[in-house]
Amino acid sequence: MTMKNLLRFYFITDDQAPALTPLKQVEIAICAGATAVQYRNKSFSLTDFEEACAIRNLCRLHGVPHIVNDDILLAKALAADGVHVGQADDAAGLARSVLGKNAIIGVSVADLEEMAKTDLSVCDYIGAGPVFATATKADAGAVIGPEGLRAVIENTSLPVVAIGGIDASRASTCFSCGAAGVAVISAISRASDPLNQARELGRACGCPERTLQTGWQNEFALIEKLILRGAVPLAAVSSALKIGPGDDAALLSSIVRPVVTTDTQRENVHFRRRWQTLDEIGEKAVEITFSDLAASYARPLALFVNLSLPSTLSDADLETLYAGIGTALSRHGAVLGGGNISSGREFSMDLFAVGEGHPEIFPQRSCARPGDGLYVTGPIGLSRAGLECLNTGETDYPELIEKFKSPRARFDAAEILADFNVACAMDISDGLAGDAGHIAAASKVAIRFEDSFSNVPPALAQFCRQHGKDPQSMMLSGGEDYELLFACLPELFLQIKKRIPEAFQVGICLPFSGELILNLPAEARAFDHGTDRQV
Ligand code: TZP
Ligand code: MG
Repeated sequence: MTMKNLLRFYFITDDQAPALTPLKQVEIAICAGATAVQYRNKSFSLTDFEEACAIRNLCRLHGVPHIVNDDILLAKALAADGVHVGQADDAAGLARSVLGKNAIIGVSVADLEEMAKTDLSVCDYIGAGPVFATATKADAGAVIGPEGLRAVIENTSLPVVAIGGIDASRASTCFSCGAAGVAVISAISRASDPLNQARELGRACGCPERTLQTGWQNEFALIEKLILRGAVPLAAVSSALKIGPGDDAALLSSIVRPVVTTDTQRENVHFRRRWQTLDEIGEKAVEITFSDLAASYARPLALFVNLSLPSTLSDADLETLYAGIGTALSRHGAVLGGGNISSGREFSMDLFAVGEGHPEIFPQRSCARPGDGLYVTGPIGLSRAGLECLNTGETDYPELIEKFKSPRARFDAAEILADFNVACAMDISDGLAGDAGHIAAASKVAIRFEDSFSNVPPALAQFCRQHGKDPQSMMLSGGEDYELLFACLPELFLQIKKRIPEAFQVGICLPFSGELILNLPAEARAFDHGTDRQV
């Protein structure tokens, strides 16, 4: 949301309202379509902290920015989205340095004189008022009227939210002065019919109403709902499980060569909700976990998912997450075997996958031999470039972003490698350079990378040209490709290439002579998810 849109319907809590608690006020404002909420409590004490947290959680649950009035440290303690300071409060610059570059910093300005005194370079928006007489703020300055509001707006490039004595009938006056939005307290907190008057205000601001969500609460009800709605394929549709979710444990059908793998996905380490929707996150988590089965030439059968969830995720969010999990399970003919949901401070997923191994071969990292070539089953480096696009907000390379968002476990390629009895394979999750190092170490061979890779995808080549990057380094260091890396004799690769045309050579295996990788460029380091490493 742009800053201008965020200010459109800006609700401020009232700590002196006779009938409504601040939490109830925020519920009403959010239902009515508020685009931002400011927590304003002039007599804040620690006994209010719990309610302040509940207000913050409610805002997060609905994706509504949550801003704290005056108190920079309270904003920090609540991990609020920002702070609003007045002329008499701590300087906006201090707020910026304490809360960081992504925080929303607003400042009150009544007229041009105050504007001249204020360091607006660190601010995201201005609150200007009181535009009309207000009974809510005892020490409010003189009414500035629509003309005063217009004067502030005309003398700044920052978006301005109008405040003071505004209700649904006065909102349009503020918008016609050029205000980005209107900020209100008593029009909701002390209204005779708060919900309906808030809705009227929402309509005056052109903001759609919302249905109030509650954070997920009941694990069993949620699981039942997911099962009833058929969001995830279950035992009933698979021969792999005799008894699936709903009991203390799952009963699996007999598996001749059980293959088990596990993976962890943690918010802000492996995924970010601002990069991807929850169904994309669920789908990708399954593909990544299944990629280890593909790399073992196993067929996926069942998935078990343990979720740790903050209360800011709603039932609806979890249904979306599970819809993505279900999509990936269906794609690969696997089912949900069970799992667990617990509340936690962080959103994280532990996934366990059970598969059936190939009847003849279980590939290992230790099976590369001197004389083997080193190959990958498809393009690499795209995902890393896609991640950089998401980080910088660049939208010119949808193909790269798609690769990062939607990797696919390469069961198709694995089947072909198994047909050719390729004994050494793994999936590339940490980046080619790092993963090739795992093969070299396990097989006790040295690897020399090709001087230049033959298969630089056009989108990656263009991205690298535009950003002055070396495609070879991106391909070596880029993580999360989830292609398969394999070693075999060059004659065999010629046969494999006929069935996996996008496969290409990245190196050769040589006798070990003290170094695992003989020619790794300094800049091509393996992609590292913080402290997470695949072992
Ligand atoms: N700052 C200027 S006027 C005002 C503040 C906090 C009070 C706005 O409250 P109301 O009830 O919307 O007039
Ligand atoms: Mg203040």
